[in-house]
Amino acid sequence: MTYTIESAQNIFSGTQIPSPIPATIALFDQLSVDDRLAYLWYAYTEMGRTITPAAPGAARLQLAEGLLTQIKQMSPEEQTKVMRDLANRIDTPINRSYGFFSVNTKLAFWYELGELMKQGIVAPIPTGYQMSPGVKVVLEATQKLDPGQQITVLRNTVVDMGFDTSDLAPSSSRKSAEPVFERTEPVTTNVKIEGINEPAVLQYVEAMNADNFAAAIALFTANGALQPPFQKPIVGHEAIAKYMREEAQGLNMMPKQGICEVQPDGSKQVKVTGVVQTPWFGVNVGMNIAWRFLIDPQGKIFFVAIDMLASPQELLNLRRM
Ligand code: 45D
Repeated sequence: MTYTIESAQNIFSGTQIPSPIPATIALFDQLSVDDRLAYLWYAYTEMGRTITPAAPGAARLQLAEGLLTQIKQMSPEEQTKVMRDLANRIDTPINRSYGFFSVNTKLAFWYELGELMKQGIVAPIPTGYQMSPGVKVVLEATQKLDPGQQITVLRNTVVDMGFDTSDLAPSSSRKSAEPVFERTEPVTTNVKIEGINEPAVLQYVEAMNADNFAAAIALFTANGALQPPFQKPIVGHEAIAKYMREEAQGLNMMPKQGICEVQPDGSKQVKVTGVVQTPWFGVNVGMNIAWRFLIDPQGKIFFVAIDMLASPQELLNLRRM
């Protein structure tokens, strides 16, 4: 084979415009712990005036229930300490439990804490809290982002909280099967993408829009890889399947256009742009993204990267360099 994951990561590199999302998160990371919690509260409640996430289903909240019950029984001071510890990412038993949660369970946990804060059951942002200039800077940077980018900032800051358990053996109590998101949209069959007729790409989108991960995985080479936004590639069928079950359920993928370039060795480089909706926000928030596929000469997916686009104009940027 003439390609590696490293070389595949660089296909269509000329179209990769730096996203403002990591820059906003870098500003957030510089805030003090109380400022981080306040930022999230203001960003989330401000956003909530126009778009609010769907309440997570009971099955998903159940995964976080142990922690939530524990927190509800604490004094307000202890509750504030738990939230500070989470934002500080230190090593505590609660932060380890949180660290083992999947992305969607972490989001459901905070969704519920937010509700409990509104109801006065969990300690709110202290009255008389004075917003620091730093918080204002990050809030202003956030307001300049489009809604799809804003929810990505919130999601990524939530994912980074707690204790990083990636180096620890997974706890045996961790549920491997994820409870499903309700899929309300009709399943899109017969996907059409302007400029693309590569079967692997069309079948990939069709399978993902039906949450048929087995069918999607079958399109990858055995050593194939998937690189989610701002992450390292996930390699091999088993790892990709686990990732999809945890994070790709209920997504609505609406690719619009693309280009396909056949290489001398018979492999193909395909770039597709379009919009993806998350079940958390449904049709109310569209995320502008690109898929960059490397298809091997046998028509299997060797690599696909998913990138958040810097701006909607990038939807039309299908140039190579
Ligand atoms: O700290 O082809 C309070 C893949 C205050 C798969 C709070 C994909 C205190 C392959 C407000 C309570 C998945 C890669 C906090 C495609 C505090 C593939 C709470 C892409 C934290 C296309 C905050 C999929 C809360 C994509 C509750 C791009 C925040 C999916 C909640 C993107 C935030 C999904 C929520 C995104 C954010 C979902 C619910 C960005 C959800 C974001």
